[in-house]
Amino acid sequence: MRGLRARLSAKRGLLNGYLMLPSAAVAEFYARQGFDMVTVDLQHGLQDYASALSILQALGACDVLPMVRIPWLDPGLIMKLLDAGAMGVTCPMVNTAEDARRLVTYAHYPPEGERSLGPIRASAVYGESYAQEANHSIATLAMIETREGLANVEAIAATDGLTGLYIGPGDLALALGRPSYQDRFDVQVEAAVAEIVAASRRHGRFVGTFAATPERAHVLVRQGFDFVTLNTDVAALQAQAAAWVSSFRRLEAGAK
Ligand code: 3PY
Ligand code: MG
Repeated sequence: MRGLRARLSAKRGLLNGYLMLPSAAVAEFYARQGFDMVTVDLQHGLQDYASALSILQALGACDVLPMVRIPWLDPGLIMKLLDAGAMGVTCPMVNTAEDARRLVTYAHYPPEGERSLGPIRASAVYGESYAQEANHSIATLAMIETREGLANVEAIAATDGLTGLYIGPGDLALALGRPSYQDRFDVQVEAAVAEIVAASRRHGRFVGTFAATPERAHVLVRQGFDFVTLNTDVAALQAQAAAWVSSFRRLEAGAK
């Protein structure tokens, strides 16, 4: 069972993809394109538990680390998704050290946490020793994307057992009253991002964020981000379809 920590110790600059579409078939095509990790997005994606389960099954056939993003800090959902085989949980809008502590607690078995025992699919997939190994392998990523989360970032990063911080640049820009750009951070968002990265480094946490384009993902990895999300299945589909349609229209216009 190779979790995020083990993968990041072998290779930095992991590439993550987000799955918004509730389809195991889409997930399989997407996850076969070379991503290191893929996250089923139950926050903004069109996903529910049933679609997440079938996607986790599809991802099992691909060489990616299967992760989930939950809609809010919900212990029941965290436990069900881990039991279904997710190897890590990204939690949006982590505002306080207490939020981060709860995230870690719900994702870990006692004595480190309060996760209930019953890894029904996870032990079938990862083996009978799953429950003994899970606390070392399951990743918890706390999203810093609010003013409150930013103000408390030091205490959040200090949370025992937390794997990493994940910066939501869209929400963070919104919270700071600043514009979002695809190819860079706004200057004030940049300062906030630097604070979050520094806090994660001081406490030995991994740090990741979102990039809309491969060029932006490349810049962020060169800057030292441990992992970067290169947009979503929906964005990939829209971008390629739009590029093909407009190329065709240009060729047609030129032929007239
Ligand atoms: C944000 O930019 O707010 C995100 O949550 C990215 O995933
Ligand atoms: Mg967000």
